[in-house]
Amino acid sequence: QLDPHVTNGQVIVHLFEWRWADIAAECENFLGPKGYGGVQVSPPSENVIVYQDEKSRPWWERYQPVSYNIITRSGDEAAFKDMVNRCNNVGVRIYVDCVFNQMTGWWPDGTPTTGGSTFNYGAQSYPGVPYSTFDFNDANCNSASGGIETYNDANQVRNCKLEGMNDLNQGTDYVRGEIRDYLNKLISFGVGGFRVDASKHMWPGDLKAIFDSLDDLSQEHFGSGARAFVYQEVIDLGGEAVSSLEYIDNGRVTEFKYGKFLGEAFRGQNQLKWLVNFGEGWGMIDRAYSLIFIDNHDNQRGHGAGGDMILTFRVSKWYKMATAFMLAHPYGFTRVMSSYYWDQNFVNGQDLNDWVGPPHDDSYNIVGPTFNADDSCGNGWVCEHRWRQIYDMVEFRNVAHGTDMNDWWDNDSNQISFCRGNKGFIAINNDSWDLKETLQTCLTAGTYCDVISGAKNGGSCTGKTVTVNGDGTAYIEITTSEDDGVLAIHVDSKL
Ligand code: ARE
Ligand code: CA
Repeated sequence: QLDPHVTNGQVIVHLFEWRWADIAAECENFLGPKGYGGVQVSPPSENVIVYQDEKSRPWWERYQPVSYNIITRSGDEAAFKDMVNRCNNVGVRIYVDCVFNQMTGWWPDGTPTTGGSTFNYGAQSYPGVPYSTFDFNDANCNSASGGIETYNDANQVRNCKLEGMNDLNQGTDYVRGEIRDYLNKLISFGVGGFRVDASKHMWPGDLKAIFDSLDDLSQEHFGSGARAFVYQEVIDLGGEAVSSLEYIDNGRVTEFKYGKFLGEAFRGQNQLKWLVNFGEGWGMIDRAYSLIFIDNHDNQRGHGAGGDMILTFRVSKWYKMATAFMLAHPYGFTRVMSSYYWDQNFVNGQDLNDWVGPPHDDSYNIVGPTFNADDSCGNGWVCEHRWRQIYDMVEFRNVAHGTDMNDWWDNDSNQISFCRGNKGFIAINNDSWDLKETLQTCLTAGTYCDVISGAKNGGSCTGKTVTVNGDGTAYIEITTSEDDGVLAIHVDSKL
């Protein structure tokens, strides 16, 4: 359950709110060729349709399921299966964002759903599963309001309502069985594993019982005896009743400290030289269990954890630098965020547009991305995974996989460099002055193309060229006026 079963590469991408048909094409046209190992897809289960005040079809409606039928704005079951097949056929795995801590919040009777299933919040009736009032936690919740009032009480966090939503009791055989059947259905379609939404709000033992009851992954695509990759969404920045360590027996766990700490460092609240022991040395969970990312769909818009330290596509130079650090550094299993754009509207420090859903037509059908000549996206999609500085570092990570970090250098401030075995070298400059140094690259003598300012193109470099001497050293220059504060070379970028 720790093994992502990747074959094509070591990095996965969250294609947030993409349609299944667009993901299938993206696997074939881009993710496969560029060495991405997998895709995290948005929740595929039938959800409530939200039109609330000025909020029309917020992205977060997909975290309020009404059944486990595969039908959402991203597509139906046939489109989902087709995507899984086509992605597996080019070696790209599909990991499903699964929502089974809860069902919906309060909505009036007759509120429509993406597949037509009915539900009744007050009666706790979800005939599309079916769930009824016996399947929910209310009697087990010890808060006065029935909702989570404090994160300092593990019972409240697990047994009370998150944001007012009907909270399932995963302690019963019946609820476990319905969740198992949902996940097994996805496994039968060929998915590689699951992002388990709101894991913090479920008891680790209940999750273990569910995961242990799952079928092996599809033999056709994964061979025999392969177990689903599991990564549990647990936000643990410290100081609460629930710890991420309670979950590592079940699979990997999201490490939210990672993006917060890197955000603080690149924003200048901490010097990059301290990253020398980044990872476990900074109190993060063991790398064998951690799933890491710079930002996610929550904290890029002020939900979830990390606050205003989180780096996103909006601060693109820092974002590319932090992403390059993450992808060059050996700690953890990495996920790249791929976003759509929305206009922010801050009032008293709060973005009133944090709900805005993906690009859509007049009927609120999702409209997929278009692609520009330089591989970037149009139609309102940001597609960080298609930024050259990011996908070139995906290749770096694949090339360096299996090596450790060595030959760390820093200038006692915000200029750093390190090697990955004798496979790759990266330098980063976040100081307000130029980096001009002869540094140890650990690579064999020769001429290399920097994969940040450009790429190797046949017999020449489109960006900077780096000459490595016989002793492995090279003159490295990153000036403050450059678009990117990073330089990276590796064995496959040698001329
Ligand atoms: C929406 C509305 C609510 C409304 C509710 C019911 O915003 O006002 O009451 O619907 O109608 C997402 C959105 C929510 C949304 C929900 C359902 O973020 O705004 O509610 O969908 O539509 C906690 C959890 C963590 C969770 C974050 C967001 O621990 O699991 O909050 N993250 C996941 C997903 C989210 C999703 C859900 C869970 C729910 O990634 O996208 O919510 O399925 C501290 C704690 C953290 C806590 C954090 C924020 O840092 O340590 O544990 O995270 O505060 O409260
Ligand atoms: Ca719960």
